[in-house]
Amino acid sequence: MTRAVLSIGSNLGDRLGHLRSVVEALGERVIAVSPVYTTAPWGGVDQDDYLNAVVVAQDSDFDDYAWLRFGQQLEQASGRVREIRWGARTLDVDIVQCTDGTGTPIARDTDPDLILPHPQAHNRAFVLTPWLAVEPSAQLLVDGVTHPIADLLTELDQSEKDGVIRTDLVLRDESARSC
Ligand code: PH2
Ligand code: MG
Ligand code: MG
Repeated sequence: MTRAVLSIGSNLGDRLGHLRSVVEALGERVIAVSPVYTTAPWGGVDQDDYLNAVVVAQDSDFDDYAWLRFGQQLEQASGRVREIRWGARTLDVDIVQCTDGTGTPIARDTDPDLILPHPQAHNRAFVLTPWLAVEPSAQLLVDGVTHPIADLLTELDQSEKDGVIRTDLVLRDESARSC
C-alpha cells in the first residue's frame, strides 16, 4: 500500500484534456485533486505556459514503481514524444513523494528513472502551490530533512510564485462521483 503525490503538467495540445486523463485513469484511487493553475515555464527553456495540478492518490497494490509505470503509460497515451530536458510536453506525470503503508516517505537515489522524493519539487512553485492547496500541512523530505511545504514555498522567489496563477478549470466532474 502506497500513497503518491503526483504533479501533473501539460503545455502542448489539449492541456486540460491531458490533465483530466490522469484523474480519470486514477479513478477510485484519487484522494484529492488540486485546482488547476496556469504556470510560467520553469527551467530556462523558452516554451508556452503550462497547466499544472497535483493529485494525491492511494492504491493498496501499488509500490513506487507501479506509480512510475502508471504515469509513463498515461504520458505515452497523450502522444508524448522524446523531448529536451525541461522542454514542452503533452503530459508529464511526476511522483513528488510516495509514502509507504506506515506513512513514511520512500527515499531512492540510485535509479535515475525514479528518484524519490522528486529532487526538484522543493524548488518548484508549480508543485508546491497546488499541493499546499489540497494538503496544507504536508511535509516534504529534502536531502533527508523533513520540511513543511508551506515553509518551502515561502522560501521561493516571489517571481516564481507570481508565475503560478489559479484558474477556475476543474479536473474532476463532481457530479459523476458516487459519494
Ligand atoms: N515541467 C517541466 C519543465 N518546466 N514548468 C512548468 N511551469 N510546469 C511544468 O510542469 C514543467 C515546467 C518538465 O518536467
Ligand atoms: Mg517533470
Ligand atoms: Mg517527468
